[in-house]
Amino acid sequence: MFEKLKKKLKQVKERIIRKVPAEEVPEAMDETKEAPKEVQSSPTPAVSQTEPEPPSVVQPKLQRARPTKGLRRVVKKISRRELSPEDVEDILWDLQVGLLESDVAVPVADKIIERVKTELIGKKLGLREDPKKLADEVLRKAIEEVLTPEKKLDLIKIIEEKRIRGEPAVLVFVGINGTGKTTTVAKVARYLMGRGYKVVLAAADTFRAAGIEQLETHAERIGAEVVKQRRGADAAAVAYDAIAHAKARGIDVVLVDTAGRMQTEANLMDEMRKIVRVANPDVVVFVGDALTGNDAVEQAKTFDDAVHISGSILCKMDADARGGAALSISQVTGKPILFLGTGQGYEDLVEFKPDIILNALFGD
Ligand SMILES: Nc1nc2c(ncn2[C@@H]2O[C@H](COP(=O)(O)OP(=O)(O)OP(=O)(O)O)[C@@H](O)[C@H]2O)c(=O)[nH]1
Ligand SMILES: [Mg+2]
Repeated sequence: MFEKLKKKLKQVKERIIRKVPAEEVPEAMDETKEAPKEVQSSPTPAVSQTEPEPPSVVQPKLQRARPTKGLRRVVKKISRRELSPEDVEDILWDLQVGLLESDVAVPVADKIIERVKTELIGKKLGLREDPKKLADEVLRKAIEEVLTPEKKLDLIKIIEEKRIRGEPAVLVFVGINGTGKTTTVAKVARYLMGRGYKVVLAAADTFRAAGIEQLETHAERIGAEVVKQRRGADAAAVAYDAIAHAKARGIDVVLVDTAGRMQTEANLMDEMRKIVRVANPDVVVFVGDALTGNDAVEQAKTFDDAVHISGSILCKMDADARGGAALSISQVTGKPILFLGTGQGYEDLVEFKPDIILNALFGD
């Protein structure tokens, strides 16, 4: 997962480490004798102020004995030096390129950059602090921030609240063609069944040939019930039937599978609005294909405009080397990621937590 972005972040981290003054200490060691030459050749005296003086002698001596007055001055200068905007400019540029290459949405990349910049500029690092830890923390924090949505959604809590009222919770799954909706309906159904809930699946993809059969095949495999009508029937009516069935039988959750539709297909977008109007769902799930990167994010926005999505599920994360969709979707839509699809099996569904992405990006 995210191999490319991970590599890029590692490079950026290394560059930050190199820029942090304390880390330059051992590197300057061999140049001790040449240091005065550099000072002489500087055109302005101001340069010598920021120039790292040969601190090699300093660190070991600090540990052994009280430094002399001259050495104390050197120590002070090094530990006081801060990262300037110029210091971090090229690092940030590199990071921006890396994020955009990974298909992170522009406003999200900007937000990450802004955060990293604020954290780095003016940063003072004590001689004993670890620049690697600093670089890691700064990048991790900036990415964690974009992964943490404004709104949270607790699916189990929603289902429990409905159950107490004796009503089924209704989940409608929407998205463009082939993103993984039907598979995800089955995965989520299985996930809920595993937690003791009774579920029914509504075959509301009445549009595409084999839409109904595909859901039935999945349902059979996981042992779930399906409510269906014939192909071409009113999709909203199928959802309505399934909800009525759930109410009559004391079923806890209705999962409505819908046809894939492009945002540009006005009739199908209207049909989706009708399904949502009739079913009045507790949760509208946008199912996106992580491999499509920023397109998935744009789609989520359009579907949110049309039917107010509650959150997203990103499928095919197992094959995603870039990570752009996962990093951008909740920031752009303001809605949380609920699950990640990580394979074609029914068990390949992971509850979303920012740590999953952060560990994939920063883990060893
Ligand atoms: N690798 C991988 N494949 C997935 C994942 N989720 C779904 N798929 C595969 O993606 C393909 C399409 O999945 P469907 O569930 O049929 O997608 P859909 O959105 O219902 O498609 P339409 O109904 O045609 O719009 C299938 O081959 C799935 O096995 C996932 O998380 N990882
Ligand atoms: Mg489908």
